[in-house]
Amino acid sequence: MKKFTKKFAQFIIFATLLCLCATGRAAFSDVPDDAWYASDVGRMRDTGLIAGYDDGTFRPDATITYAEFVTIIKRCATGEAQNSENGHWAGAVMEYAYNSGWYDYDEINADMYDKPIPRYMAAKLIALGLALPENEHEKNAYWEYMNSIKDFNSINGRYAYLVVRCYNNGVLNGDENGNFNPESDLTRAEAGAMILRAMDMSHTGAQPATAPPAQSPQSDLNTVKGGVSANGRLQVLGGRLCNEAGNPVVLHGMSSHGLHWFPQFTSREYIRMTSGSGANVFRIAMYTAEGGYISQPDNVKTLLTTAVDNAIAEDMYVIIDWHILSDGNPMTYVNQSKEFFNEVSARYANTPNVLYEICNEPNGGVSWANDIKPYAETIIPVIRANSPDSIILVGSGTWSQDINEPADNPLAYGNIMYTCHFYAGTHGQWLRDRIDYALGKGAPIFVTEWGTSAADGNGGVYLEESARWLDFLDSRGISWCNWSLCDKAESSAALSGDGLSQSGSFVFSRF
Ligand code: IDC
Repeated sequence: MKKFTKKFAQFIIFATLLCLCATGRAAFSDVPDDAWYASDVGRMRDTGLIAGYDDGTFRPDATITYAEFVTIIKRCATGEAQNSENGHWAGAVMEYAYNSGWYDYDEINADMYDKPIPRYMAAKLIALGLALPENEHEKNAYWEYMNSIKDFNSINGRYAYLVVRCYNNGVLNGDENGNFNPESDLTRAEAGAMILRAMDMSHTGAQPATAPPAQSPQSDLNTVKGGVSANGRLQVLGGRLCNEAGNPVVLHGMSSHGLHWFPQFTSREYIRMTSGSGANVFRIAMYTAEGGYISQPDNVKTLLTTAVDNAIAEDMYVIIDWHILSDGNPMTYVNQSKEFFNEVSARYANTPNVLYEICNEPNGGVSWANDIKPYAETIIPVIRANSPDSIILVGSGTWSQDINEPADNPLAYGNIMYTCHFYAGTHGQWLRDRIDYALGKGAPIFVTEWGTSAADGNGGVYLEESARWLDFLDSRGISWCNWSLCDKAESSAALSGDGLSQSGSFVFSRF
């Protein structure tokens, strides 16, 4: 047995669980024989995973802290303890865990080491630290878990897929009501039981998750690509989209078609198909009218959160698009929009993956000054209250082509970008000139939707003009999403039969 420090003296680990063999009834005065955890506690004691106290108690109901929990995971993952010379006794272990990608910088800081660890964070650390396998069932049964975990909607979307992975590996079962209780503390008995089950399930001699890949510079503008693990939280600096380190970043990817029509193409498999070809963003087009969110909010919201969670699980940036179209004025459903963005920005608070596009394409008799800007000034504070730093994307009149208007009369908030949409068969040099005008005014531009077809989503495809457009966007470091990842019989659709359409092949080659 080895004691790490005085403070840690009663919390002792002496063996890796590879030599799990003895199981026994615990003889602790506070562990009743018929407690659900009695045999687990026996295993914890016999393996040294969590020892008892000198006074003969185990204190099964005491809460476990971040530092204690991470230390056990580290020991299980590597077979080694790691003592800190200075500072907190678990400082070196926490640093190891951070460098291994088990948690992100904004999730745990030194002031929290001795605080109780919430269950959602324990799920993440177990899943990543003990490399819980992700099997086919997990990929395909997300709906099943959404229904079987009763309080699924209260799980922050940054963690939902890892909680699912724990359930799928038998590490979590939920309480007697079927709830996960993401924010609740974890007792010593529960923590030990979870880790024992994880060690039984994970690959023997689990390897720590590997560190995120390094960024690779790209293009003469020195923009970088890569997913969320490589770039972190996005920010707008000097009119440009930048990663957390402050380097200009470019996002390329697909937009979904209407979520309520083609939800099947927002699965992890389809999102991975795009990231596998180099995409790092996915846009979810949630129509408001046209039979979408306004007429079936609960159904569509469920489709939306599933799709967002899928993109997060694939390390993608993800745009939640309030897809106004036939409801040309964003003010038409401003109340529903407030409610919606309040809910999703709370759900994805502090999730670096998520960007909010608050009005796809205002059109009809709407003006920037009288309709769109006041709408944005209503919605932006709602999102900011929950998610203060996230990127918010704002459309403009004439189907998001009037970007000169916000450029001349910008919103007074940080981390805002204006969207410009084009279809290669319809829009040409005049719209590129308008982008240059807006950039010249310092307006940050994001092409959240473009198509290789004409503006009706069909015709063409116009690949020569599309290439001209993409070269233009590349030369200015402008990010884009292509319409659309679906197999509808229209030329802008990227899929056809089992593979890529003509449009899809072109677009995927440009990620
Ligand atoms: C189109 C779809 C088409 C659908 C139509 C009406 O491709 O299948 O029937 O919407 O809902 C946009 C819009 C986008 C359009 C697309 C092509 O944002 O919703 O999708 N487009 O017309 N702006 C310009 C073009």
